Parts: sequence; structure tokens; C-alpha cells
Amino acid sequence: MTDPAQQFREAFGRSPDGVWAAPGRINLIGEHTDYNDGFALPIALPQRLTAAAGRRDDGLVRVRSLQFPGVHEFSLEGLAPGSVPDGALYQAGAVWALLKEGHQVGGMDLLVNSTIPTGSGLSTSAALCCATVLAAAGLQGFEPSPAEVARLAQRAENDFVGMPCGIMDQSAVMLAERGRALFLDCRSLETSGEPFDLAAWGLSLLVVDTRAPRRLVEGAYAERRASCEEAARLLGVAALRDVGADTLGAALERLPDERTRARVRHVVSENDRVLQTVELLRAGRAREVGPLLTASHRSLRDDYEVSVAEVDTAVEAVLSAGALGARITGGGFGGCVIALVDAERVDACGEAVRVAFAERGFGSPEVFTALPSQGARRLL
Ligand code: GAF
Repeated sequence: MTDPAQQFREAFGRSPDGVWAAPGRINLIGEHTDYNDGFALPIALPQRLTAAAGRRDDGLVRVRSLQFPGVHEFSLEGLAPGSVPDGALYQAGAVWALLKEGHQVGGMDLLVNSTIPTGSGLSTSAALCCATVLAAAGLQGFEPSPAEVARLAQRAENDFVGMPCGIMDQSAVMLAERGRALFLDCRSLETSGEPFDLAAWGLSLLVVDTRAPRRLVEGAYAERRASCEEAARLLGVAALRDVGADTLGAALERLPDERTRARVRHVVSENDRVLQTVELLRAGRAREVGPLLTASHRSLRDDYEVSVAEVDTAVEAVLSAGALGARITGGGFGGCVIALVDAERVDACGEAVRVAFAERGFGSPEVFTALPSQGARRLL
């Protein structure tokens, strides 16, 4: 990626006062558990977004992105949900969340550049919100803790953008460490860095960006969340986190319909799979994580109903080419598949996906390997 400060100079004709970077993420396991107060295990990607920012003294925020045309401008004065056009929505949400919580924010020019594939469910939006919170606060000489930035960025998406996401993506963006997976308890917000030394294990993490258009994402996501909250209410618990895998059978009997039972079955079994995965990683038994990934996929496909044909095709293709396990990652309805594979099977798995996609008449997928990378930080 070329120098973000130089790009800022070219865009705005002056030097930036600061530059921040925020990565994309993939979630190893623990999907649709975050808003159920459960567990997740994401890593940060090497692909990242940079935000170069320069102060303005007129209360305006001007945003340029090298991935999208045009300059988008909004005023700090009267900033409110619904008042900003799409081109600067996430940046405005981040600024709004800071203002709403009583922090000082000034006008700024902001240049965004990203190597995170957009529209692939790799959390460009969380990276953008986190980077903007960091930039807007940093220009005022204020450095919120990484966990605080994650919370503000989630608030921006929930209350400004209108996406009722949990806190997994923002936590991964802010708190992930190089070479480790981030074990996240979404109730206590406690985190720990877990061993994820793929090279030492002779393994690779393959990412298949199916490039399937992500359909119905926000409405269907909100519907899943509402149905989990309703199930928790019916079961008399604060959140589905409070239903243990050992009492799942009894809990399911108390639910009124098969669809709700399936949603609960996914969330409860997925939390259990995260805990099992963490135990295996700590014991250095990473290969045994494979079947848990595949079980997670089947659960997301059949019980949570967030998969699509392209994603299922990629999962089955890598498994038939010898992957140890594979699953959809992220919110679903399109997006990416991850697979845990022996390092020497990477090419064969990638080829198997390409062949399967060509046979089914799907567009070309993007296949790459990922190493766990560092969370967001200030570069300049
Ligand atoms: C999306 C959301 F933004 C996350 O909060 C999480 O719920 C995820 O879907 C599913 O695990 O990425």
C-alpha cells in the first residue's frame, strides 16, 4: 500500500496531522454468538484500511476514499442519524458516537484507503468506524483504550447506521494480536490471545472470497437477532449464553416452534464449539479443530440459515480436496469461507474451489491465505 500521508497530500494539498490503520477480520469460530452474550474467536487480517486525517477549524468533515468516487462532506453541527448521505455514513456515525458521549471533536479532512475486499463480510465497516474514532479522537489529543474504541464503533453502527451488530468485529479490529487468535467473552468483554501459530503446526488458513452478492443482509440479520432475544425471554434467561450445551435438550422442549428451536440449537452448540476450539488450541491439537469448523458450518447452514449456494459449494469443494475443516465466516448471506488445511494442500484446495465454481456457473472466487495480524494502531 502506498504511503497514506502522501495520498492525503495529493487529495487535500497539505500534510495530515495523523495516520491510523485498522485491519479487516475473519472469525475462526463463534458465529452469531456475540449478540447472545456468547463467545467468539476472530483474528485480524493483514489486509487493512488506513485513515489519514488533518484538522479543519470550520466544523466540517470532508471524506475521500480511494475506493469510491467523490468527496463527501458533513457538518458536526446538527449531526444526527439519518442526516448524512451514504458516502460518509460510517465516518459520520463514528464522529456522532464520540460527540454523543461528550467527547470533543473538531472538523477534519479524512482520506481512507483500503486493501480489505469490500462487500465480502471481512468487516470493512468495523475497520472504518474504528479508524475514524481513532482519528477524530487522536486529532484532539485523546486516546481512548482499544476496548473503548470498539464500543464507540459498535455504537456508531447500532445507533447511527442502524445495523444491530454485536461487538465481535470491532473487538477483533481493535484487540487482535499478531500470531494469536482473540478469544472474546462478549458478556464480560474479557479477552485473551490464544495460540495460533499456523506455520509451527504445518497448517494454513485458506480464505475463499466467494464474491457472491450479499443478499438481504441487514433485515435477515436483525430477524435472527430478534428471534434469539425472544427465545431467551421465553426461556427466562438474560441471553442464550445462559443455556448450557448440557441443558439444550430441555430448553428446546420449552420453545414453541421448530424455527426458534433451530436458532437456539445453533447458538448454544456454537458457544460450546468455541470453548472446545480454545481448549484444543491451548493443548497444541490444532488439527482437531477442523471438524468443529465443519460442524459450525452445517449448523449455520441448516439451523441458522445464513448460507448461500456459492458458500456451500466452496465448503464442500475444499473438504473434498482434503481440508481439515471449513465454514462460512462472518454474518453470512454470501461472503467468505475459511478452511484449515495442511500447508501442502493449499493449492489443491484453491483449485478445487475454482473448478467447482466454474462447473456451477458461479463467478470466479478470490482465494488467499491469512495470517493472524495486529489490531488497529496509529502509524504517524
Ligand atoms: C456480523 C456482525 F457485525 C457481528 O457482530 C457478528 O454478529 C457476525 O455478523 C456474526 O457472527 O459480522
